[in-house]
Amino acid sequence: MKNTELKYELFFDKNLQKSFDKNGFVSFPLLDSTTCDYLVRYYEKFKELHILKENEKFHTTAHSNNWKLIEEVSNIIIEQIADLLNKVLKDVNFMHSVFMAKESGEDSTVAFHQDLTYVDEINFFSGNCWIALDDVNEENGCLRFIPGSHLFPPVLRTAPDYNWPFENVKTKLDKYAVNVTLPKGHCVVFLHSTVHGSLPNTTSKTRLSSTVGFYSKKSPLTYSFKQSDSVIEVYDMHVKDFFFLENDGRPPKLPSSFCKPYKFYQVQPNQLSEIASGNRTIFSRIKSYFKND
Ligand SMILES: O=C(O)CCC(=O)C(=O)O
Repeated sequence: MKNTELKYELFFDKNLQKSFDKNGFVSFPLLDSTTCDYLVRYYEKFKELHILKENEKFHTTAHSNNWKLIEEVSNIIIEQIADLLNKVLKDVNFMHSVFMAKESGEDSTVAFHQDLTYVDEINFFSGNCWIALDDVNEENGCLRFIPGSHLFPPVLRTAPDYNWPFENVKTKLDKYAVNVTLPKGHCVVFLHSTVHGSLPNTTSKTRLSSTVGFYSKKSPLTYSFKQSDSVIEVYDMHVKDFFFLENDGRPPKLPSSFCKPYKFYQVQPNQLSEIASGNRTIFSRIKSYFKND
């Protein structure tokens, strides 16, 4: 297993690129207040269609399994954001974009995870631009990141049940997390491979964001489905195919696919120093942490 090196430039701005290379995420201002309010009003109009389960504390448009809503929301968000983001990001296509709502409650934490794999991450990239539609802080559930985790060894993240290889060492990562607070209209861009989660929303108001997915213009899109503990199905996808996925299931329109053997694994604490090669800050810090275990 080797650590990946970023082989591409995502940002026009050298300083944003430098920070992104190091951390796997970077934040900057994107939307004006009027556009944020427009998107919030749009969400409010269709809020009932988003909230399926009363007790679901974190939900996104994709959870609704309503492909008409999912497609319309994605188009509305991309329409508002594409031109602005194209001035900041180089050579990207946009993919399914959603509202992400965090209702209030101590149990609204989103645990650390990496997002599903959509591209060959050795040669291409995919990520999210997460936009705060109101001020987002430590009280209402800001995002948290593990800086440098985009350089963890590449792992395939499959649907529907996703055996996160870092599950066993998750609590060891916690102390390296950085909280990213954002004023309304600011965004944070991160790779799907960057480890992230979010704090609980302890206020009485729902925290709302718009999240735009993006991927390298030159990259094919894929979706990997875990068929069994040793076999995966890999689907060639178009952006629209993602609208029809129900509960992270198989794509109903069955784009072309093939099966291949795949060995899932779990990183054990004693393996962490082995995979932690190179001078990357996060790796050296994890390495020294585990030496003391
Ligand atoms: O919005 C949140 O609180 C979590 C977001 C997240 O996990 C994601 O964008 O993948």
